[in-house]
Amino acid sequence: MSEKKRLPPGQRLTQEFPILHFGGVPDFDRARWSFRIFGAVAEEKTLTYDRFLALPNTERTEDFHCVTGWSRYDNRWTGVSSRTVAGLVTLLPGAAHVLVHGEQNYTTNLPLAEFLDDDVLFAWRHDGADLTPEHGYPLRLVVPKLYAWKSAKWVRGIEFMTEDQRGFWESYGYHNHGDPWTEERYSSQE
Ligand SMILES: Nc1nc2c(c(=O)[nH]1)N[C@H]1C(S)=C(S)[C@@H](COP(=O)(O)O)O[C@H]1N2
Ligand SMILES: [Mo]
Repeated sequence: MSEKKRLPPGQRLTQEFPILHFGGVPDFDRARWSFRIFGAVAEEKTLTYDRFLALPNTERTEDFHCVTGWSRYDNRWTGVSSRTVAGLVTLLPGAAHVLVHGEQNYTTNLPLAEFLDDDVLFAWRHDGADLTPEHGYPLRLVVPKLYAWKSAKWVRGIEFMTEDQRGFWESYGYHNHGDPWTEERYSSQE
């Protein structure tokens, strides 16, 4: 693929791995950490960190695009695919949206079909090393096809929903969807 086609419009390439988030970096207590799958499901489920890591692992190498204008190519993520996580519960008919829950009430929303894309995963490793706490350790979501605010750091749960609900940045002026290729940056464009 040519450089031009690989870099979404309005983005510049960086070799760095910038750190970007609202608020502080949360502490991690492995014994107390839990991951909750709830909402429009037949029976909700809670996993410990050890149980989460023991799920079938996957690896994906993906580009990463932040709405502030930087893109980083070839991030090698190790984790568990969104499909594996969704497969732990039975979705109720009508489940069509997902709200991802992070520490400190961070949330971000996406359509169920895009959450279930085969490039979406919950990761704890990046480029062959554990994520640093600043980059989301012990667990972050990675949604390569949408702007990086959808890739929630310090994720603690996933809520399936029948109706869409805006997440944190989506409620503070950012686009509800966030496709970098069509520059869905701001809610004013909706
Ligand atoms: N919990 C949480 N996750 C978050 C954010 C945040 O504010 N809180 N910001 C997002 C934004 S805007 C970006 S660009 C990416 C940056 O990930 P990085 O710091 O690992 O580069 O994290 C996303 N995940
Ligand atoms: Mo971002």
